[in-house]
Amino acid sequence: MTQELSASARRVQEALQSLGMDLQVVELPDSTRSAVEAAQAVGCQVGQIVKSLVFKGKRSQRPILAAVSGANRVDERRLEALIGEPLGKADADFVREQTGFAIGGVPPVGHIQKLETIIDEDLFQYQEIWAAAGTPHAVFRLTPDELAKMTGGVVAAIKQI
Ligand code: 5CA
Repeated sequence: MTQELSASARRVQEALQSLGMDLQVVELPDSTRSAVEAAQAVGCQVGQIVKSLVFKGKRSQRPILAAVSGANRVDERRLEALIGEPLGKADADFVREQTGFAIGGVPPVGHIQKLETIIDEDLFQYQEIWAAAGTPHAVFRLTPDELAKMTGGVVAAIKQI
């Protein structure tokens, strides 16, 4: 039985379909707004949650997406070295303008433009991971390889140690 998805979650489901990925967005009664909440809601480890964090190139003003294990914090210096310019924090308005989604539900794909993406290598220690799907109640399950394929992202060591 298919429950009807909210508009933002449906956009993510459609993006997955158009990328040729056979993955199912689910909307849960419990909040998935943070990585900890999402892990509780789906019953997995926090590290298996993909945080989709938006940064802003200080020179180019372009958005950069970091897909990070929920257990980790990003080392911005490492990210800057990979991107090749200094990065600033994206505020909530910038995130919405550049991705089409509000913080708490930003997915790794389905944005209003293609975002250059860096993927935390630590996600590859898991067979399956979960990412946000447009709202603070929507997620989808995928593999790290699927994440790499759908984003075209570079896999790198980007966590703070
Ligand atoms: N749905 C969950 C799990 S998939 C989720 O979206 N988690 S998240 O970590 O990817 O998104 C929350 C992140 O948004 C926080 O880690 C933080 O980096 C960022 N954030 C939260 N509030 C703000 C804010 N006011 N301005 C900019 N970034 C923010």
